[in-house]
Amino acid sequence: MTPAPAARSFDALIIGAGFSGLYQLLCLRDRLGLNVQVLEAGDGVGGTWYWNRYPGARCDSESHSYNYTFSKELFEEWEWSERYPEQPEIMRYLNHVADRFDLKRDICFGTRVVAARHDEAAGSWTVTTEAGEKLTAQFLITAVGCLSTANVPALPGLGDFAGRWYHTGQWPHEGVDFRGKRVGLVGTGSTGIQATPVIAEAAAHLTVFQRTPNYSVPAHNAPLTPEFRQWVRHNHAELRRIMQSTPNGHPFVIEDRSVWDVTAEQRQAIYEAAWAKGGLQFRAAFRDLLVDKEANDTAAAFLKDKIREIVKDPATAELLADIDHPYAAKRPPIDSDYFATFNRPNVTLADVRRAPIERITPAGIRTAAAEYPLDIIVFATGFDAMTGPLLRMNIEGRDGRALAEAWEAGPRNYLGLQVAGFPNLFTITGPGSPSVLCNMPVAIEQHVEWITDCIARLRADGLARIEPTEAAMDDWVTQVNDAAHATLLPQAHHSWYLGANVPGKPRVFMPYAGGMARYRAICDEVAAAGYPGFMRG
Ligand code: N01
Repeated sequence: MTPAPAARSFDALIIGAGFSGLYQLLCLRDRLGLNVQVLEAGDGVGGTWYWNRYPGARCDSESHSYNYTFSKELFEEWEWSERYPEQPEIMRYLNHVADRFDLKRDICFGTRVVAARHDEAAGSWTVTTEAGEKLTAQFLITAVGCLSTANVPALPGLGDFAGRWYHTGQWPHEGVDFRGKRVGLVGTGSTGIQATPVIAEAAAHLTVFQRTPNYSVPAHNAPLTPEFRQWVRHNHAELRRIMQSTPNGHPFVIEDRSVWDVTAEQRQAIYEAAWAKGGLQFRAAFRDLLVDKEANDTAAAFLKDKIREIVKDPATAELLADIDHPYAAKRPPIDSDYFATFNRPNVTLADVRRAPIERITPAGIRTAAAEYPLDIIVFATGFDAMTGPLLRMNIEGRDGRALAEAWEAGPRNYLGLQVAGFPNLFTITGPGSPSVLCNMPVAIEQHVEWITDCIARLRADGLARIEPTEAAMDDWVTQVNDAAHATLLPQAHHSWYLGANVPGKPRVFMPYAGGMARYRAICDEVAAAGYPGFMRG
């Protein structure tokens, strides 16, 4: 654990040292000259990538877009090795950034925040760490990520399991040896779909427990050619421009054609080409895939046919293809041989939608249909997304009002950035912002830069605090809802976007689905107009 800093009072405290926290530190410290401290629970930088070390962990954004773009020099000097960056390479990148800008000296590692309370009279926040230290600051900025609170299902008997169990988001740093082991993997989201082929290679036997079948498009990962790397290096400005102008922050443009503009044969050829290219770009084949259910059905049918083509056992293929939601209404996974893995003799698919998991026994998993003896259980069961990381920190605003109470019926804020009654608290990639619907570094850079400008303007105007009005929050919640319901996204009723994966969590569509470019324009307009909807004092 890094020793606690000598000074206990700061201009700003930042919680988290992932992509967001590192850049926020750089901006506030080096651009505004503030006295800043970052508090980080892990023993190193990296955020989500520090914890998610499961087999096959790799980013689904293409590597040349999964980095900061604020510095041309930084962009040009870093070279990724593969089309999609693997977890260790992302860790090397973030450590490179932290060292290049000398950020680690202002980060307190091994320091988990357990409470944060606003003191109205002092106009400051007091943050309490797990070790009982107290630190104060005028500004409190959460950079805790959207997917950092592991969701381990409350299955009866887990405590009695005689083998070892792990959640993918809290993976042991020393790794897990699957050799000769009977492994059960629960969950078929992006994580489970990435981990399945890798675990299957190593384990004696793998049983995948599938509740909700999922689409997946091949990633077609490969080493980057020297020509492509050179092209990336020479196109910093253009790539940045594209990523900042597209709805999802990726370096590709959504085709401006409808599914209905082409014949069935042409459509099939377009889908085949998109499948051959692979990756998240499949969604960009037509502009109406996420707004027109019948248009979406054509993509869904294509992808289900691919599953039936790949998976040899017809019964297994049908279970995998029995998908009940529109394509990309849940975050669409991409994979490396996920479906083909079910052709291996050492892999079994267990349908826990029809025969749910009843309990964990000392020997394994018991479903309503069968008993599966296991040595290791891997929970790829996702996260208490977006609100989970914020609410577990026990944040209390004015008059001791808990954020958990303010958000009892679901998150309410303005622009995903600030909550009424919680002055000078900023939530990077908070609920109500595009965040998880966007290539994350693009969303993060926009938030961090907006917050930095906001604080700079406040100080330049001789003011000390900012918070939104209730009316602005009401209006924003309506806009977030309207944006979601203009798409097919809410039709995936079991999605974590809706909080549906966590029992008891309010069903509210959390991210802003109106697109990153539109969101950026709204935020810019608010700043340019002198922050209407916020109270500054
Ligand atoms: O989690 P998920 P994830 N019994 O919530 C199942 C990002 N990510 O870790 O749908 C049985 O998507 C659950 O079933 P159901 C990405 O944004 C990014 O995979 O609730 N099953 C589901 O199948 C992604 O969306 C990258 O019916 C249970 C699975 O567990 C997000 O992280 C890579 C269960 C959870 O799927 C989360 O993905 C990987 C139970 N009790 C992930 N409880 C990048 O590339 C849950 N499930 C950056």
